[in-house]
Amino acid sequence: MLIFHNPVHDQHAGRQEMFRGKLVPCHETPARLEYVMDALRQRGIGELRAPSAPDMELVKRVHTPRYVDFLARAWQDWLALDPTNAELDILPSVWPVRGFRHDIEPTNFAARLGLFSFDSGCPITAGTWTAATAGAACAIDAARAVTGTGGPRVAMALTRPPGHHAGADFFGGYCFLNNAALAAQALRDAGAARVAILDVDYHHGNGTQSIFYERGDVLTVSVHGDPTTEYPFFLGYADEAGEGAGFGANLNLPLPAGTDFATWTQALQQGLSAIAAFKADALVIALGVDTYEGDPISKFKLKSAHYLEVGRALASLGLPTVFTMEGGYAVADVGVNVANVLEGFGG
Ligand code: SP5
Ligand code: ZN
Repeated sequence: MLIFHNPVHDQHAGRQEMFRGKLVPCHETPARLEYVMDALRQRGIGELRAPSAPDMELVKRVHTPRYVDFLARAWQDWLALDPTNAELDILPSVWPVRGFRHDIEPTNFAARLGLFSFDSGCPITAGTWTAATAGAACAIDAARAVTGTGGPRVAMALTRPPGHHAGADFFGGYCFLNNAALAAQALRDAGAARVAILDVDYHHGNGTQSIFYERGDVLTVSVHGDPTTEYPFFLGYADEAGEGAGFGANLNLPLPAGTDFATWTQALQQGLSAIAAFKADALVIALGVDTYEGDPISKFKLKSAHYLEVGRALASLGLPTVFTMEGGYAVADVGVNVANVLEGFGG
C-alpha cells in the first residue's frame, strides 16, 4: 500500500480549544500521526511517499476561492492586528447565524474568521496553511496513484489536520481542507464516473456531505454518533438524502452513544450495500478511529482487534480505494487501530 505521508503535518499544532468556558489543550495533536507511523513501521505496512506540490486549481474547485484565500492569509492577517499575536492561536468568537448576511465578507478579521468557521474548537496556527495544503496534496496524490493503469489499488493520505468537517467555505472540528472530498474529486477527474465516500469517523462528516449534497456522481455515506447528542449536532440525521441531482446520493447512519461493534458493524454493512448498489467505480474511506472504546471525546465501544475486521469489510467492495486520516484521540492507540484497518484491508 502506498502511504502519502505529510512531512510537515507537525507545523499545525494547535495549543488550545474552547471547552465549557475554558481553553483546554487540543486533542488533535502531532503525536497522533507519529503513533501511526511507528505502528506501520513496526509491522512493515506500506511504502512511504512524500506528496507533490498541491494542485491549487483542484483545491479551489472543491473549496471556494475566497475561503482558500482567507485561509492562506489568515496568519499574516492575525499578526498584522498585533505582532504579539504570534504567541497565540487564532480562535473565532462571532458567527453569522440565521438572518445575518453571508454574501458580504467583512474587512474585520474576527468577522471573516466567523464567516468561514463553525466552532471555537479549531485553532489556526502559524503552520496550519502549510500543513493543510501538504495534506491536501497527499489526498490528491493518493487518488491519482490508484487510478493509474497497472498501479496499486489502494493508497492512504496519512495526514493531519483531518478534513471531513471542513466544507466548501468553512473550517471547524479540527479540519481546514477536506482531504476526502479532494480525493473524491481527483478520482472523478481521473475518470472514475461514480465515486463513493464512506466516512467511519465517530463524528458525522458534515463538510463532505455538504460539499456533495447536490451531486449525483459522488455518494456520501457516514456512520456516526447520533447528532442529537454528538458533535457536530446540526447535521448527520437519517432523513438527509441529498437534494436535486444529489437526491438519493447521501446516506446517514447515526447510532446512539454507547454503540458496540456488533451494532456498529451492521450499520457499516448497510453502508457497504448502498455503495455496491450505487455501482461506485472508486472508493474513499474517511478513516477516523475515534470509534475506539478508549477515545476521550467519543462514545462508541470498538476494540483494537475489531479494526482488522473493519479493514476486511472495506476491502470486500473490491474497489480502488483511498484512505484519508480523520479523527482518533486515544493518542497511544491510534497507531495500532489504523494499522489494524490497513492490515485487515490487505495493505
Ligand atoms: C476530525 C474529528 O474527529 N473532529 C472532532 C471534533 C470534535 N470537536 C468537539 C470536541 C469536544 C470535546 N471536548 C472535550 C474536552 C474535555 N477534555
Ligand atoms: Zn471524529
